[in-house]
Amino acid sequence: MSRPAARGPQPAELGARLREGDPSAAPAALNAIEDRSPGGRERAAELLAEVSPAKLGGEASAHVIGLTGPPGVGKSSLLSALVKEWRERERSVAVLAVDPSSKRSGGSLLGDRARIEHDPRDHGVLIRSTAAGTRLGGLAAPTREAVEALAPAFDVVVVETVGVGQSETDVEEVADTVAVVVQPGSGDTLQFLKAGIMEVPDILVVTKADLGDIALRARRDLSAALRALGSRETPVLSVSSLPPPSGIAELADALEEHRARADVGARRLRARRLAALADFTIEHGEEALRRLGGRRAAERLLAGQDPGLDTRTLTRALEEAAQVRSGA
Ligand SMILES: Nc1nc2c(ncn2[C@@H]2O[C@H](COP(=O)(O)OP(=O)(O)O)[C@@H](O)[C@H]2O)c(=O)[nH]1
Ligand SMILES: [Mg+2]
Repeated sequence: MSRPAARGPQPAELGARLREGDPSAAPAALNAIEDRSPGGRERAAELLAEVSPAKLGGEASAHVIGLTGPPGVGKSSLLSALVKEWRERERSVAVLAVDPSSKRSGGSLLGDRARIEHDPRDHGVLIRSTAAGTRLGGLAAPTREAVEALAPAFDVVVVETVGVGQSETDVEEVADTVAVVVQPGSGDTLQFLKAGIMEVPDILVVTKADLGDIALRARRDLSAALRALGSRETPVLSVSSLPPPSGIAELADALEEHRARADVGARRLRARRLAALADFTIEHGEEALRRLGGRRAAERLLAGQDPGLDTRTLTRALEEAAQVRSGA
């Protein structure tokens, strides 16, 4: 069969390069995932199956970090400093910044936005924006799939999302470690935690430590609230991203310590099953779920699948059982 040359490397080749840990395969892999044409979707599915845990012989080695917080809190500035720190530690890094302007119109909402600084010639760093998409109560599939593709090839994969309150939990779908970034002087996160609206994240980061007292107070208040909630273990760190940066190495250490303690295999397996069920329900509706015998039956069906399967293959298993076809 002849194939169009303009398509770039084929899924099997790209998958093999990603499995070998070659970050230079990443841009083509992301292009393949974002290709929404019918043939493109097929190639993306093939590519994702190539980097499934079954093919990798285990979970992808990257530390997948979710970094989330309201606009203007300093996430991008912090990531510039963290990327530098990770490169000094000889870690390769991919950052997927979920762009909320694709959901809400215009970028003005974000005020003055810093970009994530990095050396464009350094192939050990990849920074990409991905569309927020339309999926309610979850990360859009393209972001999740980008993480699945990049996790074998980079040491650290960060998903930067904008959110306050409940939307923070979206990144839990992909992240081994969730860090919530807090603006000094804003009581939002504190109130959400106290009210139980927001789940306690793995790590809390108060930015703009250079502002002094207000940042100190934010950190103290959060620590007190966590103690009251019985979450003594949750680290609360204070950082400044402006030169001279402070607290960055400590944050990198805290992230690593969490990863070392987390049951990554269980967390990712659960996430893949939840995502497959959500994708299936959104694409085919509640009626299709009823054809499987309801949510519990669908969950049992997923639990009976090979734990090494990727999310798309799991979704396909549900589709086959319900005898519905995946759309365009
Ligand atoms: N004083 C101070 N300002 C900061 C710090 N980090 C970020 N900012 C400023 O806060 C604003 C928003 O930062 P940005 O990184 O774009 O936030 P994001 O929207 O969360 O990604 C910019 O004007 C930054 O210069 C910091 O550590 N100290
Ligand atoms: Mg930003």
